[in-house]
Amino acid sequence: YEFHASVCVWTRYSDGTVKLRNSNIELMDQDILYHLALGSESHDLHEMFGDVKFVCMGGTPKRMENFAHFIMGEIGYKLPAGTKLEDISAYSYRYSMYKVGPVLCVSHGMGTPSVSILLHELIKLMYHAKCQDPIFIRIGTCGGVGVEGGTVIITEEALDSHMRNAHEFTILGKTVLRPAKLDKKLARELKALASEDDPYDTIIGKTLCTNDFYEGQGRLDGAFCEFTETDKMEYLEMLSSKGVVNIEMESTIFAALTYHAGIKAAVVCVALLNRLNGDQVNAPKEVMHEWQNRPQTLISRYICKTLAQK
Ligand code: R2B
Ligand code: URA
Repeated sequence: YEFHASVCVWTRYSDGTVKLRNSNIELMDQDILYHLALGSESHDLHEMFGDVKFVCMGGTPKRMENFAHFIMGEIGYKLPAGTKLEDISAYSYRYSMYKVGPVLCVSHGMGTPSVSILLHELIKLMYHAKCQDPIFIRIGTCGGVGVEGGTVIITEEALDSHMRNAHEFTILGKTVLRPAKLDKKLARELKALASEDDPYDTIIGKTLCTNDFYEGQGRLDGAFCEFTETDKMEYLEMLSSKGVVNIEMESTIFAALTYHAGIKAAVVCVALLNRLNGDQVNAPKEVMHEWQNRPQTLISRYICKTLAQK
């Protein structure tokens, strides 16, 4: 499979606003962002979201609410008097969304279909709101491959289950492959923000994105398993020999859709376990909770640094 190298160039206007690659949208009276409980006529999206610079996503509503509170303290943002942090998409009953000044914090659920729906609507939201040069970041969890629990992993390349640096779409019954490219420079910038004083490692490597947590990730402990432990270990060793350091379930769609939209993106996950040692996620809750703050800390350093430069 081959990709054209230049897709990114014309997907943004010279002022950095997101150009929509779908002319149908301009012709509609109103665009309803159904799963966000927002609409282009029912809401003044430019007024509400025009200042957004960072769109941070993670699996669960609670983690993203926590991140919103955390980043508020870190960037010293004060909510308008008399208001409190509220879930903007509460009435979608699908995703949660919190806005802290230039930072949007959104839950994306599990797996590529959930992220796909959200990204279509968030990319359109960036367009309607006329956001300039927004950056999309996934803050997630993953299984490490030869990497201990608690390690922070920045994705340099997202691979699908066939080891392609692409995401496979089915559109009108046809298979379409789109490149799953992340911003390499952004990944290096994030790596540089890891501190020697951090009591854990922050590494860069390839990420395998699967459509399942159990059989799809070579686990022996699902409801079904029709391969042996030897098969599993051979598979994980093969992944490791190709530079794969972690496995999760969203990176290819995240990379493919942001790249298609000309939006810079990064994926930063914390490993919950080392898959070479087992399959069950069994670290104590408090430990796991602390681990999940680690990618947030890195992204907070990036956001603070970027805002200070403006
Ligand atoms: C990491 O954690 C979830 C599965 O437990 C999935 O969303 C992912 O990518
Ligand atoms: N998320 C995954 O997708 N896999 C793991 O092993 C842990 C978290």
